Amino acid sequence: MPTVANVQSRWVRDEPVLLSAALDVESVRGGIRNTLDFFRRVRRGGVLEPTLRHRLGGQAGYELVGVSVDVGDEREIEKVHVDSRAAEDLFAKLSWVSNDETDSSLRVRFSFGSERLDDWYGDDQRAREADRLAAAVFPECAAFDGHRSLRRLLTRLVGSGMRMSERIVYSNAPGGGAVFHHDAEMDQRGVVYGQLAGRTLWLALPKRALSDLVAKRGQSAGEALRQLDQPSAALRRRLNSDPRFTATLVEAGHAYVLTPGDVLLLPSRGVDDVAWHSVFALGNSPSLSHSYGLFAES
Ligand SMILES: O=C(O)CCC(=O)C(=O)O
Ligand SMILES: [Fe+2]
Repeated sequence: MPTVANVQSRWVRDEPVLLSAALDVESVRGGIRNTLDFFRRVRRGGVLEPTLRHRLGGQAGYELVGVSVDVGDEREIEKVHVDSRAAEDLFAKLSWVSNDETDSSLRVRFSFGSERLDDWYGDDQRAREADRLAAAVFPECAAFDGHRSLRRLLTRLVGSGMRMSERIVYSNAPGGGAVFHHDAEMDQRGVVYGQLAGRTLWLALPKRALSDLVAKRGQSAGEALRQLDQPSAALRRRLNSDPRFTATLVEAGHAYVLTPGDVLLLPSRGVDDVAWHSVFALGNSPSLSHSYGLFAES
């Protein structure tokens, strides 16, 4: 683990922080294998509920209360609603990562309440229950939850009562991934992403650095930042499918290859002070990674 001072100097500038070989992947090998199997079944037409029922079956205190599908969300496959002893209507939601039919990248996100009403915001107790549910369903969460020095570092960065919430389990298909985006949300101080299987390539940099690169001649810094908020079709093409622009980012040192055990921290202090990133899965088989939002107790 690098020193807090080293990490902090990048963190306060919204630069991504790579922690190489930070996770003990070996200690959660069984969980990783089972979760890759689960995603394989989903790619063959499976859903989430049977796996959730099976995995929670042996654990007291959880009750599956229903399954729903949001017909307004093309990517959603299934949402399973769960009550725990301490909180109602937690959920695990299985979705495709991309609208692109040729990309079979998948994810499961844990949260609670109504997404449309933004229930997730500002309820520490229910959020912690959703985090616990994620760890009950995907035991490889222990690579993060049981990692004392990582937790200590993250607590130093985001503040006391640090929690890793809004958990997402990703399985990116080869060649799949995510287009350029940021994860600035109310109260979310950043993201901790950990590679558990396979490899991903990231382009990640502070929004202000990215906006300098795409600024047009004569455009002010503020205008260049706003342009990223509502990118035109031409700007989206440049960011996501222009080999020359990608090469520029790589040459400027903004590319990272993550292999199992590597962690990437993505700082997020606000809509202009946040690490923007895009993700490509490398290799020939689907990857597995976990990504959690970082919060401090409100
Ligand atoms: O792996 C992906 O597809 C996206 C990951 C990501 O954007 C994140 O963890 O914030
Ligand atoms: Fe992201």
